[in-house]
Parts: sequence; structure tokens; C-alpha cells
Amino acid sequence: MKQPHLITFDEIGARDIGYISVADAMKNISFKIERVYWAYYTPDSIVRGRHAHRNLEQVLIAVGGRILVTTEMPDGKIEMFNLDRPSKGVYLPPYCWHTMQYSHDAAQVVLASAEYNEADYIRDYQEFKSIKAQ
Ligand code: T46
Repeated sequence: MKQPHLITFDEIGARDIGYISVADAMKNISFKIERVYWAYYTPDSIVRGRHAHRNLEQVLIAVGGRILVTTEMPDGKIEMFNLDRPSKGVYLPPYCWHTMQYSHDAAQVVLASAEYNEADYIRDYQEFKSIKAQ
């Protein structure tokens, strides 16, 4: 099974002029990007996510603020990714249960490998836990 991991994007620029970071499909992003969506104004008391995907691969980036992403794989491995710079992203593979907590000013951009499909979601934690690690 593919594993979640941190992606560090190059920071092109300098403190006095600002920075650009680039997501390039099939270069620093391991899949063809079919969809981009973003989330914002999430209250810091809210936990989003609480699901896994059957096929979807994603990279989640905090282009503003901070996002704490917690992942769990079917083998029980739990990791936390603190996205506290716009040049950091986290790769979320299939069968990766994930939750996100946001600072009040966070802006989250997600690069996804496929169009939205509710049938791809596993939203029931017991169903997720019944998946055998491969
Ligand atoms: C994920 C995490 C990181 C759509 O209609 N189209 C879309 O492309 C998306 C992403 C969502 N929606 C609808 C489906 C729900 O009615 O937006 C509503 C909220 O979706 P959800 O509760 O899944 O939101 P999050 O923030 O928990 O999860 C989202 C993505 O849905 C999910 O794929 O991995 O961000």
C-alpha cells in the first residue's frame, strides 16, 4: 500500500520579494491532477475529514494558516502532519483515513487524481477498520 508522506515544495524567491511554489503533475506530484478544490473559513473547533478513499490520491496544502492532518492506515499506523508553511503538502494515498484541524485563518488547497465521486468515500470507521492491510 502507498503510504502518506510529507511533500516539500521548492520555495522560489526571497524574503524581500516573496515566494512561488509549484505543483507539477508527474514531477513532484505522483499522479495526473484531475480536480482542484479548496476549503476556507473553517472554525478551529471543527474536525473535518473522518473518511478514507478507495481509489483517490490527493495532495493537501495549507496555502495560508496551519492545518494539522492526522492519518491512519489499515495496518494501524497513525501519523500527524503539521502543515505550517505554504511550501508543505501531505500526500494522501487510497485507504488512508484522515482528519484535518484548521487554524481560523487556514486556506486549504487539495490536488486530486479524480473527479468527485461519493461512492469512492469510506465514511464509516468500522468499515475502514475491516480493511485488511496489504
Ligand atoms: C478529502 C478532504 C481532504 C463536492 O460536491 N465536490 C467536491 O469536489 C468535494 C471535495 C466535496 N463536495 C461536497 C460533498 C459534501 O456535500 O462538499 C461537501 C463537503 O464534503 P466533505 O464532508 O467530504 O468535506 P471534507 O472537508 O471532510 O473532505 C474533503 C473532501 O471531500 C475529501 O475528499 O479527502 O477534503
